[in-house]
Amino acid sequence: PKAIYLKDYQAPDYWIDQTNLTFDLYEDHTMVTSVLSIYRNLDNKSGKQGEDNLPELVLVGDDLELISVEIDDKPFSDFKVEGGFLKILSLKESFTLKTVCRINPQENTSLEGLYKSNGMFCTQCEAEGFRKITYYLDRPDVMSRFTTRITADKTAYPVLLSNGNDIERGELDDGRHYVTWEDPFKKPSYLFALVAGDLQHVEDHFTTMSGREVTLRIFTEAHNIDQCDHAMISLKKSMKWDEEVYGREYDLDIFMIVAVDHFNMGAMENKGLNIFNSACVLASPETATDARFQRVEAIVAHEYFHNWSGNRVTCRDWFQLSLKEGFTVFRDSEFSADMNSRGVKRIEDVNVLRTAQFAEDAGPMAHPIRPESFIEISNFYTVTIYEKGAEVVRMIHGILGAEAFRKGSDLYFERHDGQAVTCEDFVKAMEDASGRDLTQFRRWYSQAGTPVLNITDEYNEDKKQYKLTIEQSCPATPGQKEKEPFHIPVRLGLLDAEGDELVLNESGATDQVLDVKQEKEVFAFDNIEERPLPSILRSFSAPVRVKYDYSREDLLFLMEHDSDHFNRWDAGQRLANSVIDEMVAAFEQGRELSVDRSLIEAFGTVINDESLDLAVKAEMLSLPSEASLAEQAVEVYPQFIHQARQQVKKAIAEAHKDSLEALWQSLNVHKPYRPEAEDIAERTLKNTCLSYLTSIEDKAMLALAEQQYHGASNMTDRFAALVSVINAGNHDRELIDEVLADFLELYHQDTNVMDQWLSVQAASPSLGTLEHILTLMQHEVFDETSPNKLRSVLGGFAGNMKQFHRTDGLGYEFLTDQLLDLDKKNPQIASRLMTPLTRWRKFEPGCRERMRKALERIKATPGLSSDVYEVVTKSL
Ligand code: BAL
Ligand code: ZN
Repeated sequence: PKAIYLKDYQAPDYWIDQTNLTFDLYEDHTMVTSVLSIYRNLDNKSGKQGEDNLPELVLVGDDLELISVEIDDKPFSDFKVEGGFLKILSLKESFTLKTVCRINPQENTSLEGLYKSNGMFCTQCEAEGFRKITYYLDRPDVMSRFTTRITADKTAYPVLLSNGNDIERGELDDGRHYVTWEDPFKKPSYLFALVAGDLQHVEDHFTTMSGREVTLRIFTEAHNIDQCDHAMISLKKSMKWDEEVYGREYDLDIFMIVAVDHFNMGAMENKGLNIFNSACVLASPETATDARFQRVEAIVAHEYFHNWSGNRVTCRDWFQLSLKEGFTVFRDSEFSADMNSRGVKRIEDVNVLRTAQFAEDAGPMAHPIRPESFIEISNFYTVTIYEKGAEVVRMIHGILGAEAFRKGSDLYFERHDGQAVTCEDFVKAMEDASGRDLTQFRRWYSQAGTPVLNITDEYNEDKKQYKLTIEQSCPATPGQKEKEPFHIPVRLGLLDAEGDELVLNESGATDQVLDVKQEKEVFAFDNIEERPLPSILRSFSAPVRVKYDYSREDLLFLMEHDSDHFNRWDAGQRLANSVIDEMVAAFEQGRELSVDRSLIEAFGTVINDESLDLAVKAEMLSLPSEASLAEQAVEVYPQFIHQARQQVKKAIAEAHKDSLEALWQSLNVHKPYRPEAEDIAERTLKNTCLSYLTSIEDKAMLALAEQQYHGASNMTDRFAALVSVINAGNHDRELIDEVLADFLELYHQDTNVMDQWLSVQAASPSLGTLEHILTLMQHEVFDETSPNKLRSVLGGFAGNMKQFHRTDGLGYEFLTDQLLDLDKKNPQIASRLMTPLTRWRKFEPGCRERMRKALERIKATPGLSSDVYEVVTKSL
């Protein structure tokens, strides 16, 4: 496999004006007839054959059986099929190309292109799946109008869907029928979709801001039809929000969502026909946790928002992926913040960024949000492109202000509607609309790595002046040794000894954004009466690491007084991190260390603070996850991290048992389930208390979990109780088995609930042993062709600090065996599940060596997919 480079981008030699497709679906094969109106790109005169002759037309196709070729309705034979390309010579400036190909969706295990899931046909074409359907110019800058005719057996596939509006339907011989769809909007092939199956739907309507009626339908298998309401409500909220906040109106007469069980991603924004992983669309109080309800709302919104940020204005090439993904994640994140708790949403987003994205930036696959090269684009659907990309858009929003940002987005959509454009076009629109100069800011698009801010301060008593010195640096990343300084917006506040906010400038503001642009900069504040305590990077105003030498007293002070909720929470995280870090260091030297009392007391203050918002309280009581502790560590000792975190949790629980229990009791009230922010906050806090309480080896506490499990009237409470019983460990194995069996009995028919049943076991330090993982993979609810099941079991296991990193290396060996097997069937998922191994350099020497060996074994295996090949070679 070879890398391709952004610098080599060239516009195509031909465009496709119209794409007419016919799919004849059969049980053992599918015939795809494609009729393309093709014309030469006259701006591109650099064709191979010199000035006079026309360039060769090179269409890409993967795993296709080519049956026939016609040009302008006549059989044509002057073509070559070579290495996945159909090359056509001797052409005219414009012509019609007809090809007929035979494909086998039934045998397509990669879940790219056209495939079958639970008896239904469906597609996934982004990024390069369309080439598994027919020969095409499968690149996002080729935008075409599509019509799609689908024929199939009427009994097995009563529902036939594609993009756009349904313009014709009718009966055929042999019990077959057909439907023709027409999409009036030009689109690239990656947005094509087809679904055929025996599906039910729920229907609703939305009146757009200009008064057009849009039909909304969500399709699913009959037994899931009662789990579509939340997605429908979320869809209508999203449509309204996009009108109000961005002025964007929906453009077709119908908007459809289809739930599919076998799906590599979360969902896909195909024009007018979004296809969803069923886990990201189905939800009912009985089967879905609060987290799932919120995820459904966010992903429905994300895919809907793509209709403008992605579909109407799309990417010129895949190097620009963050153009649509970063922007759309920013949009969905703001939507979720508006619908729920803004503070909690920010903490959740930053947690993902700090654990997964910072780790990616520090690892072998680090890349800028606009990569310079790739071997396999599927490997670049990353937290960097998505989440860091969203942070970059968020910074632009912060620098410009909401009003100018809106002018910028209006200009972007107006200027580029119907075009395939670049990240540069986005930034340019923002600049043009606001008059701001984003020249230096553009480095966020081209430089990888997480910048570090080293911050020191001094106070001059005589001058009443406070000075903050900020030095920025950015670690080297693959291919980028030296970095130029970034433009980093740092939001700052200063607290006096009483915890009150100081006035920072003449305008009387107590909160100011410092535009850090140089490698080293000094910011001075006058009329400061006493030495203040800085609250740095409020609301996480930039995706950077802050190094400032806070004492534990400082952190305790910020936890109590900072008016910025994010930093208040962050102070607690820093404190917990430093305590756990110190314990890990002690363990490593063979010493025991008891938990610092100051942390235990600080958490006690939070537990007993009745003025705190419940959502904030729940967040503040959550210890940093093992993954985030590992990310922050200089060298990762997985067993010690697990042990230290457990010890801290237990110490907090033991010290504040009565308060935690009282809080749990006060919140353990039964009321009808609503996925609203206040109710979610109550449940989260209650379940956080339960999690602490069951970390104490005390039968009475376990009894609370058992009581909650059986008494629960919704999945959130029941599942939290199950997790608490399991994580309480092996001191009551009988109870664990009993509860797991009960849960299985109750929900075995719901595949998405079973994913959770599997993952909680695989991720459990006590239960998720290698032997148990093997048992889970033999279980009847497991399905090796389902990405969700693989993610639950193998992903859950690979995130299990204690079991995956066992000292005999068998955890790594096991994952390696599974990956190599999976790579032959579904390379995208295989490559994704390899991520934990790629972080090998950060681990203590023993783990490091064993992980490296596992990677060497993968690398030495013949016939690797380009997906796995790219990740493994870059990792070693
Ligand atoms: N475009 C792939 C799925 C998503 O980001 O919406
Ligand atoms: Zn997206």
